[in-house]
Amino acid sequence: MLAEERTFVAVKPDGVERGLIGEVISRFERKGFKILAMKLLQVSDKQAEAHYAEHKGKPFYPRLIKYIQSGPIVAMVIKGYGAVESVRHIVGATNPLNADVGTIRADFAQVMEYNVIHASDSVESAEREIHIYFNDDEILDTWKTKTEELIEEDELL
Ligand code: FUP
Repeated sequence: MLAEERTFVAVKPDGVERGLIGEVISRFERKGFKILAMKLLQVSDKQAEAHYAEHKGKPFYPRLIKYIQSGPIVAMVIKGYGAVESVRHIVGATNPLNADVGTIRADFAQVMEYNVIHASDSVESAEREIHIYFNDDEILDTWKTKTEELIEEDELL
């Protein structure tokens, strides 16, 4: 059964610097996903460490922390049917060399270390990551689109 999910997406500093915020957002909007929260912010030491806790100790960890704090990011919460997997398809493989044509990373990135965007890889990590960057009162998860109402009315799920 296809469920509505929330996922966490961030345009990383290279994406912001290169003027790709609108390009990234428009891909998720056109897909029909709802944006429940969004903000531009400078990642703190605490947020960077929490975000990349699973990579702590790996050779590339210091570079990862430096990169995510190298300029502002745009953090957002996105909601939609199967959103975690679906967003990861739109984002593409971690290494842009392996990313499918038409994905964000294939279209806008060259190397894994600077790959423009982050997206959660599971519902559990999405909820964890969302709460690194947002308080619950910043997330507007109370509205439904007409399409969502129709999908639920039809019991398509
Ligand atoms: P992804 O979920 O696709 O963002 O990828 P990971 O969580 O595995 O990795 C997080 C970030 O670490 C990637 F965006 C790029 C970076 N990374 C490296 O620089 N080297 C590696 O070997 C693996 C990941």
